[in-house]
Amino acid sequence: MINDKVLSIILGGGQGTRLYPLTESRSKPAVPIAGKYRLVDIPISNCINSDIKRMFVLTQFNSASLNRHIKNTYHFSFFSSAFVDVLAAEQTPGNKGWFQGTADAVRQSMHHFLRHDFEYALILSGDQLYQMDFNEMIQAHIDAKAEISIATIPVTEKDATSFGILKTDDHNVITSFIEKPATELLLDWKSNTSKEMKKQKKNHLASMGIYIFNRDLLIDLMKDEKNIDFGKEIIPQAISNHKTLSYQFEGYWTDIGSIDSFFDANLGLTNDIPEFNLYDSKQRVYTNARILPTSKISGTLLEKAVIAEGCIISAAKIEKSVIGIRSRIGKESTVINTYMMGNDEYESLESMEKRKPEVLKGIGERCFIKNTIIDKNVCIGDDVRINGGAHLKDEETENYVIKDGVVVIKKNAVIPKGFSL
Ligand code: ADQ
Ligand code: ADP
Repeated sequence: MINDKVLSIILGGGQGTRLYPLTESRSKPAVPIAGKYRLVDIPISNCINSDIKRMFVLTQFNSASLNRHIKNTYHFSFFSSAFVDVLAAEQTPGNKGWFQGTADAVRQSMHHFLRHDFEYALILSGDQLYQMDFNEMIQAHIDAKAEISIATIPVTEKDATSFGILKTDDHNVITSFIEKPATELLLDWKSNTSKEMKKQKKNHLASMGIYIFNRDLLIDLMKDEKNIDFGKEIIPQAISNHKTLSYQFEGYWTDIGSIDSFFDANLGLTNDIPEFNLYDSKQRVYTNARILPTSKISGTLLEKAVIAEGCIISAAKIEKSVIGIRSRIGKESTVINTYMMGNDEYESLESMEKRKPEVLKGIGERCFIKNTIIDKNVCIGDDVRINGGAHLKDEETENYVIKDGVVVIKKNAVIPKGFSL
């Protein structure tokens, strides 16, 4: 089986500034998405569905929630060689202790990988939403006798400046590569994409940041410590000396590394036919099986709402929103264009009786919440109005951050009764 020869390395994130404040107290792979999953579940599920069962997750810092999630979710048989291991940047006498970039992260962790028997390293990004069968890509890599393969996707001119852009010959071998080209250069970097892609004005071929490297070549390329990034140094230098194949993908794929794209990708799940299909039994997305009770909803008008398990909802209306596990929303409240992550635990009636909290977990009564991301364990008092949108300037306070018009309420924040934004 070819998948037995593959070791998967998931790049879990640098300093996580683009997703701040969601990454304030957790590492990027642990950021909750789609009401019940974590970012890292996407690449891990793609690997499991492709029968690749040896995975490392490289992360800049070790967060309790990431370790708890991996430990609680990915149990493999005692007799299987499968594992998901988290490797956080560590200080040793030989290195500085912080991953300087994607290639440096792989270099610093190389001694862990080399303990395993593998022929191909499959390197994946940790902040993308897509479903892909890696077997086809690995088979294409082997058939073409390639040394490196890069998954690629046609993109528009507007998007092309955010990606590595490449050109190929007639055999899909990459002949040139430029990381995030300036707009003025784009004319020279057009590719002959398919008719359908041309119709969508997708004339540039972008790297998806998904790579296959032959083991010995990877070891070799990691020797020069000056090469700290795959996109900036390793790939542009390697293509002239090593056969690098472009494996073209035309399915749904999106980068969710910024607040804006993260918000859009989550709300996109509320569409009638979402581009990312969570309901495909052949390409399941795995996560922690929490054994929660069903959701209880009373008197609520639901319009394009995605609601996870264990919620208690009495809102007046929920529209185009994703409501995460164990969420509570009080009477007469309206929630529009919002991603609410939910709660880590319920508060018992006895505890509430004893504590008499001013504001309960979840959203109180008569609230209006729009264009907002609500992180976990947030308490929003009664009569709160949060109206996110382009009219708001970027701002950070103790309880929330505004980025590109999206209001992000920080984890564990308490928003007092009557607050208005
Ligand atoms: P970017 O996504 O901009 O471009 P980068 O910031 O290097 O590249 O991130 C790639 C992945 O590695 C992300 O999942 C990120 O979180 C993770 N990562 C970044 N720094 C890390 C570190 N120090 N330790 C661990 N993980 C880290 C790349 C390519 C482009 C390509 C796009 C596709 O360079 O050529 O087009 O991906 O999204
Ligand atoms: P989930 O995805 O189910 O919310 P978490 O890893 O956040 O998973 O939490 C799992 C369980 O661990 C929660 O139900 C809660 O009981 C407990 N828990 C959450 N946060 C903490 C914490 N900081 N310390 C100890 N236990 C926690």
